[in-house]
Amino acid sequence: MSQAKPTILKIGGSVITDKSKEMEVRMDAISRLADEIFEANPKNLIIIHGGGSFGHPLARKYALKEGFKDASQIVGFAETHHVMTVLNGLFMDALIWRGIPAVSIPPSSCALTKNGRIACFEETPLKRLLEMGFTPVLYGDTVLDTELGFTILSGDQLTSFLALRFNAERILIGVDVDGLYDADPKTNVKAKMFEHLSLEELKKTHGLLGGSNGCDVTGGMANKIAELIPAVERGIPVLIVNASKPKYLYKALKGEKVKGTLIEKE
Ligand code: IP8
Repeated sequence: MSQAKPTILKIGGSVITDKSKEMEVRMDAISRLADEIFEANPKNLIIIHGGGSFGHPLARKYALKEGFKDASQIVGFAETHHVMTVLNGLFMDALIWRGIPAVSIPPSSCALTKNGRIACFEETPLKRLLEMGFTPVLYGDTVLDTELGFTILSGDQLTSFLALRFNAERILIGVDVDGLYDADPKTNVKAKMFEHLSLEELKKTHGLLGGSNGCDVTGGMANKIAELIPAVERGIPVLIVNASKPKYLYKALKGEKVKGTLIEKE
């Protein structure tokens, strides 16, 4: 049974859904990504995906991130969790039909937060699944919170948490832009992409970061980066690539040269 260090792959919600419309899945992107994962055939892979136009609009409508305020949010919590399972199911279908041994792990059932930060995570099933050669798949989700009642746990927080907990080999982040920029490349033509960043450079850059934000209740690129800092500090390299472009994710998974932003401790 495998004991090797895992690769943590986070696929952004903007890659697998269309954020300009509510509950709009990009089935073509999901199918292509599943093809690329199947062809690259990585060992010890944990996949995490974001909420995109499924989780975020509902999380915003019911103000779930801020925690329990009134009873009307209870059904909103259930609805938001449900649409995330729907999006996850579409992704799972695509993975499993290609023969990838993907097993879904709903964070709402194994994680508990305290003021929005993971305080308790039941890791044994995930660990055993990995050891037996399965590909665990998690996602940004609604979770119970010891102080707030409930909140939203982002896929980005989960990514860094699992990378540290499982001592990951590397983190791959698939987004809908070519990497990390000094401004939002979707609105600023002068935005400059970083090809390589050390931890110190990353910390300095943090304040001016651009990138996808859209309808997210969990923040945009700057928040992603803040979440990644502890993993980079531990020495886990992070590669941010454009998963909306064919073959970029495939190359990243294979360790081949690909356009993107590599973040390393030194
Ligand atoms: O897209 C948020 O996950 P993220 C999930 O990874 C929900 O920030 C339910 C909004």
